[in-house]
Amino acid sequence: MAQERTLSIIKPDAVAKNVIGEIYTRFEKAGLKIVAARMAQLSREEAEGFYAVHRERPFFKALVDFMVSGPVMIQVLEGENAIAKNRELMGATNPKDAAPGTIRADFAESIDANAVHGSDGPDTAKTEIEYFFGR
Ligand code: RTP
Ligand code: MG
Repeated sequence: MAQERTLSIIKPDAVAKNVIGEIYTRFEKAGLKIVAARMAQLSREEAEGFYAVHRERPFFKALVDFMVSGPVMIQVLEGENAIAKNRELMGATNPKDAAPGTIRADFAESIDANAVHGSDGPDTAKTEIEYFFGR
């Protein structure tokens, strides 16, 4: 399996809870390397652009409101099978459905405040990494 890169965001709820380090430890223990990182306060334009695929969905405004509600930690994770591995570590979108021991099961409050983002495939990983880190 080739090395892959994926984009990860620790969302405002998890940053506010002081669990950046605990989440980074999970990435590292799973063999994912943090190869780029920066903290940011997203503007509405940046958050809307990032989640543009969801623009027509009923939860779009709530999603953007939440993503700009405080600082986020954005990172590129690298490793074997990184995209799927990160999604596995994250758990299901709704923390109520997330498997025990996943990041969302342990740190997320609700489907809106769900602690982390992770790219969902090779194409989105590429565009999302470029969106925040350029080429
Ligand atoms: P993410 O993009 O943040 O990693 O989350 P995901 O792939 O697990 O879920 P996705 O379908 O891409 O949705 C993006 C974010 O929108 C919110 N959402 N709310 N109320 C709802 O039905 C609903 N569905 C999605 C979630 O906060 C989700 O993380
Ligand atoms: Mg998604």
